[in-house]
Amino acid sequence: MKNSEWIPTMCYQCKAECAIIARVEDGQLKEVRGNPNARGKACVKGMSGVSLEYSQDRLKYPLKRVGARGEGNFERISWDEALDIMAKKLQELKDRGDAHKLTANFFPHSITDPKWRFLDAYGGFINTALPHCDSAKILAFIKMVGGVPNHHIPPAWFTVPKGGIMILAGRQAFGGLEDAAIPNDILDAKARGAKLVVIDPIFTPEAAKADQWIPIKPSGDTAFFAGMIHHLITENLYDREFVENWVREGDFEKLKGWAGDKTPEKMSGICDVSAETIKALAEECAQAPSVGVDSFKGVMLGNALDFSHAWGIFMAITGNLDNPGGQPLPDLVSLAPVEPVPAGPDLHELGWHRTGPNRDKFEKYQFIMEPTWYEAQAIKDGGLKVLITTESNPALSEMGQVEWQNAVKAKDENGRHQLELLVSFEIMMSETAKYADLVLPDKSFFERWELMYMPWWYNFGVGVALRQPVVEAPGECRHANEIFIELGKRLVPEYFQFEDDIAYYDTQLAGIGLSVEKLRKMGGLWSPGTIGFRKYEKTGGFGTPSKKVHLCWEDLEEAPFNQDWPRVELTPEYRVNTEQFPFFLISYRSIYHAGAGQWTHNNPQLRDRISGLSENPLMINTTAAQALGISQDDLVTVESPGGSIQVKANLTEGIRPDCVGLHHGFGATVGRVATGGEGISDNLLIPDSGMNLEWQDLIGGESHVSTRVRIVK
Ligand SMILES: Nc1nc2c(c(=O)[nH]1)N[C@H]1C(S)=C(S)[C@@H](COP(=O)(O)OP(=O)(O)OC[C@H]3O[C@@H](n4cnc5c(=O)[nH]c(N)nc54)[C@H](O)[C@@H]3O)O[C@H]1N2
Ligand SMILES: Nc1nc2c(c(=O)[nH]1)N[C@H]1C(S)=C(S)[C@@H](COP(=O)(O)OP(=O)(O)OC[C@H]3O[C@@H](n4cnc5c(=O)[nH]c(N)nc54)[C@H](O)[C@@H]3O)O[C@H]1N2
Ligand code: SF4
Ligand SMILES: [Mo]
Repeated sequence: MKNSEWIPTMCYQCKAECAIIARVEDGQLKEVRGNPNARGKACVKGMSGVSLEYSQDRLKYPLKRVGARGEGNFERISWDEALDIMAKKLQELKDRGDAHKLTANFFPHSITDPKWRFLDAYGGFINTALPHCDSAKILAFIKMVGGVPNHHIPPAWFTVPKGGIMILAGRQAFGGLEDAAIPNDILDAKARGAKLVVIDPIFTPEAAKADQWIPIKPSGDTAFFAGMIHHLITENLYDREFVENWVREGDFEKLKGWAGDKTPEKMSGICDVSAETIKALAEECAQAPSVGVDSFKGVMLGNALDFSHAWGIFMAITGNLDNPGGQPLPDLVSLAPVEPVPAGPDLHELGWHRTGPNRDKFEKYQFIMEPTWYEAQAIKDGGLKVLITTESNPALSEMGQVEWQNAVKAKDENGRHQLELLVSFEIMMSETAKYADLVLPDKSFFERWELMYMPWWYNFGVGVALRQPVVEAPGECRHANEIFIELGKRLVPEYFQFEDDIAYYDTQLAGIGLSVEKLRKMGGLWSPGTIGFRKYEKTGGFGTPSKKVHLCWEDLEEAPFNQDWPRVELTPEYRVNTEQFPFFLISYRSIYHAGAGQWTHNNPQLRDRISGLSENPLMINTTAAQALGISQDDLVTVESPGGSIQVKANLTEGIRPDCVGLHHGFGATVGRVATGGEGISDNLLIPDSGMNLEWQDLIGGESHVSTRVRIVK
């Protein structure tokens, strides 16, 4: 093999962004593996990156829309023309005093992202899917311990001691990966004598490996944890020492008041798990050397903040904060600022939550970042005029996708689009790109530089990570970040005095004595040291004003919140229309696909019938199906308050009889491979895009990725 080398970089086939190594031979990408210097795993999506890189569907030139939005007709243009169109519109918007009516929709996976700097300097919004994900968990931990928890990263399972308990409550740790090393970490911990408990309405691959599967009623998790908290308190099983030393004075007494009537028997009536099971797990957790809990879907419903709160209380009173096997709190490091630091617009003043149908009502909401579901409403309200999407596909990933699509197409009385400019940076034509005025060919993650740094993200001992080009980009592809820097130089030059992305990263890395080149030579990974446990003991407490853990959220006591303590009922979206729509719809993921991404759905390896996942039938319990006269592979109609679809039925014992399941992310109408297999989008059924604000979780942004449905043969 001539000119063959393994180059370390970061995968981006999904948001986990694992450290990988790529084998390049004579300038061609040949193979991807996990980076052995970073615990060394790559999943099936990561390894199939080679097919993505050389896909015939890669976008290679800038495109301008020629037909109507959504029709999908484009002509090739030059980068100069594309940049001129964007710069002209953005200048005009700024001159009108409407800079805040620019939104860039991207996942905030690194605070070194030049797109973010552009928005702060220019005065626009970042709008993100984060509030669907786990902003409720982040917010709950900020309120309780005054600091961010590990965000997209679960407990450090590799630190779980013998006898420790690992609880997955709405979390596909093996398939909805947050790090390809995690399945091994969990199985290794099990081999050491730890116990795995899976709380999930579906019998998942994790449940199949678990010591205990608890098929909970969807969104019953808050009640389940409240029942355990009640039992721990009444049986004196909580961690006295931790509570006495580290819980804010008075909070435990108040907790007793709240938990008083949350008996396991009563909670059992809500979550449909027996009181015996609730009590037994609470008792085991009290005795175990550690308990780690991970949840994602459990915090993606309208009661996300309630469950995050109950989960946090449970971790605190069992003494499982920042201990081996429990909930880690990250070591923070700071990179150097790039002067002058843009202040960012006063978004609250300019219209933070600008699209709430009643701004006064929403005045008190404290979203971490604007949720994508505001897009559709903001367009209708005239609050969003320019939308730039990168690495996101809201036309398919947004709940209530049709509402989003209609908003993007909407015109004013003069026949002009309400949304004046829609730009999509993509690697392949996507559902969202189809609606865009400009489709701009991005460099893939194998072709670009990126400095990955999120203080709370890489806390497995990795603080900063480098993505580097391993092959040349095809055609005229340019990285979105380069384009944002160029726009910055044109529109807000005082903040873009540096030469390019590398120079921008170099300045920041200087804060930790590094540069891009030094980091590259080190293998692309830098860590602040060990992750360190029980840091609060060494640093004089937690990051809250009292330095102690705050169990009670008195600032949320009053209406309309009433959330000083978790509300234990099922999530609001499941409590409506119960008669007409008897089933809970569960949207779930698998290891083969990432979101609604063309990067996996349009990848022949991942859509393969044998080695991938090519279709998306409706999971329905065998008994429930028989009662409706439905047999295997029958075509059934699924109706929700928001829409109706037809799909094949897949009968299984592996789901609760009151639930049906659909894989999230299918339903693309573009892409050679994506349109080849069968599969429909769950978001045709889920009514959202800001249509149901009354269901919204009060502070963490909205998170309802589900709905009730009925099934008709
Ligand atoms: N392969 C892959 N990995 C991914 C992604 C991907 O698309 N594909 N997406 C990434 C992103 S952005 C995210 S946010 C995460 C999501 O990660 P996860 O949340 O783990 O993914 P899901 O499969 O959507 O949901 C997990 C489980 O929750 C169960 N569930 C549904 N409702 C409830 C409930 O009310 N209570 C309980 N206890 N369980 C419930 C579902 O049956 C499912 O098995 O994954 C990330 N990693
Ligand atoms: N029903 C339902 N809806 C959901 C969820 C659910 O569980 N159920 N989950 C929600 C959650 S947690 C999240 S985080 C959101 C995620 O929703 P989005 O943020 O929209 O992310 P994806 O659906 O993964 O789409 C990513 C897009 O980026 C493109 N892409 C991939 N690589 C690159 C690149 O290098 N450059 C560029 N420019 N583009 C690239 C892909 O082709 C794809 O079109 O979806 C939410 N929607
Ligand atoms: S989990 Fe798989 S697809 Fe996601 S970043 Fe890691 S290796 Fe890549
Ligand atoms: Mo997410």
